[in-house]
Amino acid sequence: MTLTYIGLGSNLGDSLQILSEAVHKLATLGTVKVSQLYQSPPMGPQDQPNYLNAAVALETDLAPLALLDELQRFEQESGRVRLRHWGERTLDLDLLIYGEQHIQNDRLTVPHVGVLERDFVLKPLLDLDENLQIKGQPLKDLPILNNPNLTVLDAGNWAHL
Ligand code: PH2
Ligand code: MG
Ligand code: MG
Repeated sequence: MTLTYIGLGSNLGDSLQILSEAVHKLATLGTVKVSQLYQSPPMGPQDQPNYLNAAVALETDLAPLALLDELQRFEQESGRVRLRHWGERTLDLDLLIYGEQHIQNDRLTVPHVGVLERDFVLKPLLDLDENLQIKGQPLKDLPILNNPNLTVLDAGNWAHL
């Protein structure tokens, strides 16, 4: 069993419904714990809707690339549309952390690039484990968290697990 963390994002379609369905699909891969649900302004092109963001802690037996295959399958099943780089999308599932492993190959970089710079990734991760570290860096100490640019939309059981 490996403890992994998945980042979820959506800003096209019925994002709440899409993220909730994604959590249910992730729950078929192992035991899940779900962060609060956030709304955040877009990083990248500004002429796109705000995002809904969340994170899931998933304990799974799947190897990293097998897990990535499942995440990409779930993205496709949600009717994934990705119009441009850093642009709007129906569902984005990012493998952020896979145990203690550092993975670098043509399909996967783990820990995920940019985690440390994105409040919409860090805040949900800290909901799941306030002492989480990446490469020895306690996430809760990162200065970007002093002025977070996102709001909690739902602190409760938004995914209805
Ligand atoms: N994802 C992107 C591009 N920009 N902005 C926010 N706020 N949240 C995201 O998840 C996001 C983004 C492409 O993956
Ligand atoms: Mg992605
Ligand atoms: Mg992403």
